[in-house]
Amino acid sequence: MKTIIEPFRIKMVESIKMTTREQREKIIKEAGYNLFLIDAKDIIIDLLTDSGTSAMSDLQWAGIMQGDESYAGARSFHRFYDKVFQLTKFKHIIPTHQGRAAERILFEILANEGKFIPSNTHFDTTRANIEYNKGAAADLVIEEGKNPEAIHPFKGNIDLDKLENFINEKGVENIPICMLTITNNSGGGQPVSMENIRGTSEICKKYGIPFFLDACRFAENSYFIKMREPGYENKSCREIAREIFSYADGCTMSAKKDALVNIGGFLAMNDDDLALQARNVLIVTEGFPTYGGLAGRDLEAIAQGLDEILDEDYLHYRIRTVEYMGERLDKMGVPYLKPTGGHAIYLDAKAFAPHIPVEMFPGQAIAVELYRIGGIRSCEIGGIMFGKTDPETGQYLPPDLELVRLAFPRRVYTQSHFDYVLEVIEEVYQNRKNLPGYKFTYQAPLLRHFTAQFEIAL
Ligand code: P70
Repeated sequence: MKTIIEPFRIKMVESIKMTTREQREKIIKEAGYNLFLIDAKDIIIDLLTDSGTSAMSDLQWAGIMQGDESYAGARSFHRFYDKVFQLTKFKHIIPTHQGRAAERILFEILANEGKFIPSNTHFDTTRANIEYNKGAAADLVIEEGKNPEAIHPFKGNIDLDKLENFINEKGVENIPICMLTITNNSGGGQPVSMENIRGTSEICKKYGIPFFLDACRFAENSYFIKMREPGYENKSCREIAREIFSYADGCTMSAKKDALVNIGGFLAMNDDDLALQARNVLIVTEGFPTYGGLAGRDLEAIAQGLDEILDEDYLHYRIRTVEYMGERLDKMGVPYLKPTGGHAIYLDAKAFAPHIPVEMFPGQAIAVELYRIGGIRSCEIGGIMFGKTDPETGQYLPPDLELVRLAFPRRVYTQSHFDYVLEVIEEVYQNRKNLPGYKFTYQAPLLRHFTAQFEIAL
């Protein structure tokens, strides 16, 4: 087998400024050891997120020039609508400025006190929007999904028995919606099988509960179904994606992932009444329903991106990149969440730095060191993002997994960039026994990871 090459050529470049280790020591300290607070110019390889960081294609940039910026009924809206409709067949398609705006609108309508919203695993913005509206978010991922070492082809699946029990326990009248995140980002970018999507849909239909997808990474999920699920090997990813959407009543979408754009999203659904309410909220907070907080040119770029993302040469290269990183980490003995998922490598921080107790955030320790040694920006997805304090006992409640996510922007870095990242991880791993723990000096009440400040704890 020959090397699987990037299926694109580079037409425009953006230079990377190199920094020294001494400079980075100073920068990270001044940022309160929070990588979100470092200027992008001081980062060598930015793997903070795959969201909004993709390189757009020549055809997307051409679309940008053709954006129709009319306030109402713009040509670009129709192009966007048609593309999303061809893919999802949802009747109502409401553009929003990004994924969480779609979530905010949906949960402002559906999630209030006494309501429970199950999912495989809610992403942090989804959970925050539910909780902000006083609803309760429940994660019902299969047991394998919580074990970083467990091998399962669809570790993002929801546990269908748990889902049905949950509905019976909480009462169907208290469950306004059920969701599935594809791929399951907080659980390691792990895919959900078609069988599981169909099963969730059947349970929801049986109880009359609307079933929505958080569809940010639908194309990567479709590729995994093609590779791993019997009966799908000869279907195209486009056909698979269409089948996925056919089981749902609606979706939230951050177009910043699998629509290959730097900003944008949408909320889509079949229900007329819900759509009416959503558009009313949209008009107050985002904009008129044919642009929803975006420019006409953004809608053009999304329409084009949704075509490009389903190119199978692209998806093959994309998933292979993550797999390649996993194979190299295996050779070094570095613990990471297995099998590799769709958009990132997730280092298993508890196994990587077992000497750091979870209340001192081993994931943060690794993330800080990757920056110090190599100027790499990653993201802790563990106690800082999802840890809670018991309101009664004041006791710290850690999440199941302590991960450090190295997320891969789409079409941005080449294989030698990835080889450099591997060299840095190897150096950090060799010196892991010297990593210190961290403690908060500041934390905000919601989504604290974005603005927190830390100091070294041991
Ligand atoms: C990420 C970003 C966003 C996201 C998601 C899922 C499954 C909804 C959204 C919200 C967020 C992030 C995290 C850490 C660092 C930077 C950014 N995920 N559902 O990287 O969409 O951002 O458009 O409001 O993954 O995973 P939006």
